Amino acid sequence: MVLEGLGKSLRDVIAHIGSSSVVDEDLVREISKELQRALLQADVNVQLVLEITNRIQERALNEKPPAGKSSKDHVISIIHKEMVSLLDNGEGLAMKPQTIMMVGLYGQGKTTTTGKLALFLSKKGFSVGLIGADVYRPGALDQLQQLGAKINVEVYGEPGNKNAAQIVKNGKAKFSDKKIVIVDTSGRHALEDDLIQELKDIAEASRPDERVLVLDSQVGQQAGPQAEAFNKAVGVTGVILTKMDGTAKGGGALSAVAKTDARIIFIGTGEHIRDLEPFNADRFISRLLGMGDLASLVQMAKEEIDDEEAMEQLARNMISGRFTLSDMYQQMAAVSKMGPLQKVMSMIPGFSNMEDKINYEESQKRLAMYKVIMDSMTKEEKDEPNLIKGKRIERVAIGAGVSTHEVRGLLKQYNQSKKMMSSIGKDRKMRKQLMKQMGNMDLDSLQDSQ
Ligand SMILES: Nc1nc2c(ncn2[C@@H]2O[C@H](COP(=O)(O)OP(=O)(O)OP(=O)(O)O)[C@@H](O)[C@H]2O)c(=O)[nH]1
Ligand SMILES: [Mg+2]
Repeated sequence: MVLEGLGKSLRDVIAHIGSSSVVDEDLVREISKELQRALLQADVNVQLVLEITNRIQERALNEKPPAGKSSKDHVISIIHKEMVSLLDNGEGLAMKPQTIMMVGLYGQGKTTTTGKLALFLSKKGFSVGLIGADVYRPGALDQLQQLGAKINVEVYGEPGNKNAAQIVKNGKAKFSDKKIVIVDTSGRHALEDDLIQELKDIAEASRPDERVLVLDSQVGQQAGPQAEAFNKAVGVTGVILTKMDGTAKGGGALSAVAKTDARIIFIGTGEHIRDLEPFNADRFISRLLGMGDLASLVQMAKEEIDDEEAMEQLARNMISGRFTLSDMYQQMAAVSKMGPLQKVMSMIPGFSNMEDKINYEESQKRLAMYKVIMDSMTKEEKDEPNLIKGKRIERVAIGAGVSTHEVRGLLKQYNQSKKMMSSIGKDRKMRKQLMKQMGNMDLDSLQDSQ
């Protein structure tokens, strides 16, 4: 998981709240201290840390929980909201036909991210063309062409031509039929005048809708001033923070950029071409806090699974209280198709807290075991898991060659997932978000027809 360390300490804070008998001044003060430590370790600016923990402390002590909500849940939701507001600065990249120009210093990840973005957008159904306008670094065009070949996206370049703006003009003409054109540009060690001029010329020639700054998150809090400097020079419309997988300073970079006017549109989470995630503060924090992330899961599932029916089923499950073991079985089967389990694990409600305690190989085995257990249940039992009690548990265990303890474990997991599913189904905002991501499906009417 991105920001492993921060995630772990935040989940410890949540667990601390969960295990306390009452929410009182002492507890609030303790968790405030724990939050401070966690955020400072993730390189978040001291001033920001104090602001946010003071606000959390004040709200936790003064606000009454809304009717029906326990004071523990209320405090957790205050922490969640305040953390989101620390990182939230607007919507991600608009999904529309457009020209995107990538800018940034040496080695920040521009070219790699250009490839990642091309893959992301072509999966969304856009035709994409890439223009190699890095005339500075030898081999830059080769690198882009290799990426393009890997993802089946056309690349335009003119080896030997040193006039970047000219290349971009020709490339735009060549790609007049493409919905999205992404321009990779060259970097420098610092934001020098000649780089600024070159970028201005390229912008003039390509009239980009977005000028996306690519920033290595390893720079931590420095990301803020860098984003501001680039913004002043060439007018940054969005930021992509790369290498979030490899640094403890990602929290510093994220919060520092969020403080500027620039919006963070994606984060790079690895060297693989698929390692790019749209940035959404709410989802990001939910995942860090171990609240699971169904919206992301749906999105991944939608892209990775061709099976439309399975998707619709998944959506129905999420919004209706009727979530059977068969549904969970199907969902798990779909999830295991989705490639590296590591990524997916932290998004599944009920699994997110487990990731520290178990290793991923074990989780794979556990999934396989669940499948075997479910195979020895009747259809009736899978549809109505509450039937599985006493003697039935024994029968299923014997049939699957496992202990009754393991069957109970599966049922417990099921009950947790079910609870989470139905709470999301009741959450209007979450439903809306799901709806948006699932295209035209009318989840509200699905819900009403239940
Ligand atoms: N771990 C990790 N590595 C990344 C990520 N993004 C980029 N990289 C690596 O960072 C290095 C530099 O990436 P490039 O895409 O070549 O950077 P650039 O900004 O185009 O560099 P110049 O063209 O020299 O200015 C490469 O080794 C990439 O594999 C990421 O999100 N995670
Ligand atoms: Mg490059």
